[in-house]
Amino acid sequence: MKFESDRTYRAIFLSDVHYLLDKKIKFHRHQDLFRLLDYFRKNNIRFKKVILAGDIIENWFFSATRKYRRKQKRFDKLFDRLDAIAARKGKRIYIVGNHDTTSFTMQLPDDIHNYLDKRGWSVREEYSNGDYVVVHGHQGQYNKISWAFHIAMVRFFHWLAVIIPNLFYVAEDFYNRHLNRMDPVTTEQKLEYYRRLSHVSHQRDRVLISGHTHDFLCIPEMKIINTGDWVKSGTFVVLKGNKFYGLRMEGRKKFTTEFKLTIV
Ligand SMILES: [Mn+2]
Repeated sequence: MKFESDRTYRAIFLSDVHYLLDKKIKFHRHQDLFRLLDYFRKNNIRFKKVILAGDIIENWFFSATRKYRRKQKRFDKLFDRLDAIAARKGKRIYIVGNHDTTSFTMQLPDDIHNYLDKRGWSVREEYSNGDYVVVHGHQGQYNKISWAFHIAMVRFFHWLAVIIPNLFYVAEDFYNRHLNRMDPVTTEQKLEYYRRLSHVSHQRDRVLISGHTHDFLCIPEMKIINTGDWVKSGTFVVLKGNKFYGLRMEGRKKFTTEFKLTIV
């Protein structure tokens, strides 16, 4: 798909930016994201809906609230750009992912919630209309009990990190194995995961869009789209007319279409 200047598209879906991560921990492509958003802004490419499908902010490796209080400008750098690509009177939706929160009730930290609220973002657990449903996707992996267990672990680490500030740098391996996603790997596991997600998100005959597993894919038979992630692969989804396009940013102005799905 090629973007046309001075055009407004129906929607853009983006997930798993894990913003605030620094390069000491992980490669994150955040500069590339700024380039993409600047490209849209400069060419007057706008979206009626900007939908962030979870794990936009990283809050498990460290306290995002503390980072916010120290340097709100870092948040402005991202959200000024995201605001700029929304069409006038467009909707901006922030779906809460597991890495956005360390609360037992899956709420964003108050400071960040208020920050987004003031800017006009709608913060919620899911977004749906007659054509599609968007959730982050951790709902297919966690139940209330496993969620509480993981959050207790994350909080314990945050508490330890107050004593040993570099803990999260050395503990990445542990974090990845025990606290992070336990992604479905085989085809059967993936189908099982999406069947569960479809059920808990009340997909019915609509298209289901999620992120979370960092697995960029489209399963047309189940009307399932995964936006992949930004942090590793620079992928996102655009709704143009009645077609979803799965796109990968390859270079400054180069995007490859990896899948298409029509709303029927
Ligand atoms: Mn996630």
